[in-house]
Order: sequence, then C-alpha cells, then structure tokens
Amino acid sequence: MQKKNRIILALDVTSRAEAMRVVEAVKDHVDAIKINWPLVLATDPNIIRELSRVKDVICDFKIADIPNINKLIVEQAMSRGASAVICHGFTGDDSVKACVDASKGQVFVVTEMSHPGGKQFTAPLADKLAALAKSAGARGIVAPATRPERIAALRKIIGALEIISPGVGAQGGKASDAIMAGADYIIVGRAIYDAPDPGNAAKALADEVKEAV
Ligand code: 3DU
Repeated sequence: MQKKNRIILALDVTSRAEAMRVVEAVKDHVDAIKINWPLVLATDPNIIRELSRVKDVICDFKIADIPNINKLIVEQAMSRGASAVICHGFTGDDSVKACVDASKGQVFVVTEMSHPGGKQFTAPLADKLAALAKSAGARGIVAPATRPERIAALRKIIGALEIISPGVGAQGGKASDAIMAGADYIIVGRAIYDAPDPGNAAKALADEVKEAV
C-alpha cells in the first residue's frame, strides 16, 4: 500500500451502497480500506474483492483461534483479494505464525487496544505481543492512537515493522499525535464516514498528518 496520506479508512458501515458512497468520496485521501465483520456480514465476503479494485483492503477479522482455523480464515480472506489481515496475538506464537504463513507475512498483530477496556487485559501484555509480532515475521502491529506514548514505547520493541493506529476522532485520539509518536498510518472510521462530508473530513485529516510528518 502506498504511504501517501497515511490514513486507513475503517469502513464500518452496514450496506454496500453506503460503503461505496463513502469510498467514492474519500478514495483520494486514504491509502487503504480496513473492513471488519459488520460490513462483511451485512453484505457478503465478495465485498473484499469489490473494494480491492479501488484500494488495498485490510481484513480486520481479529483472528484468534487455533492455528488450523487461523490458516483457513486467512486463506479465505487473501483469496478474495485482501492485501493484509489483522490477528490477535494472545492465542500464542503458533496461531500467529499460521496467519503469517497463510498471508505470506501480510499480518498486523493487535497489541494494546485503543478503547478504555484495552487497559484491562491487553495493555499489560502489549510489549510481549509486540515482540511476538516481530519474532513471528508479521508485517506490523496495531497500537492505540488514544495513548500515543504507548505507540512510541512499542516502536522501540518492533523496530522497522509498521504501526497502524486506531482511536483517532470518535475514540478521542488525535491524528498528528499518533503520527508524531511513530505510527505509520492512522485508522479512522466514524470521524470520516459519519461526517456530513466524508471527503472533506478525510482531506482535513490527511492535511493534519502532512503537517505532523
Ligand atoms: O473508532 P473508529 O470509528 O475510528 O473505528 C476504529 C476502527 O479500528 C474499528 O474498525 C475497530 O474495529 C478498529 N480497532 C480499534 O478501534 C481498536 C483497536 O485496538 C483495534 C482496532
């Protein structure tokens, strides 16, 4: 994925028509589209292929199962045109490795989650999860824009791996803070697709990111 705007659109809408409306409005201001269960369940898995014709698609299925099931999920996503997937790391190194193998390394591992509850169980384990992402051969990690100081700390563990960072806007994080702390890309959903003009909202974020680089 081209590192131009450094924004990944979290397309958590629940109809194909709404998805296409938002994508059409923001496609010049984002580098990739992240989809999650709401859109896939509301439409069908071929939405991955459809969106991949416009932008790189990251399937955020928060994969968290035994290695065999992880492999099968990743194969299904990649065969439909996904560029990358997101998995959990708490399932252990064999489960993460299964995702890495099935995607040829195109995996982001969730570390500390961005919502308040993320402090409860994921934050205490985040450093280990980041180290696991690195040792398993993942492409990068997911780290919280709501706690930029944690992005900086996790960067020290993973070195040159990529950091994609949710929590900007609706969850209270600021795009420029996340980028300055070391995120490669911010992930933004509601602050773009719920905006009166999603194109303007995405452009404003892209401008903020450019200032911060
Ligand atoms: O809060 P937003 O509407 O900008 O959406 C955030 C997206 O990022 C959403 O798709 C969610 O599944 C994902 N995400 C987090 O919010 C927090 C994480 O720790 C990991 C992923």
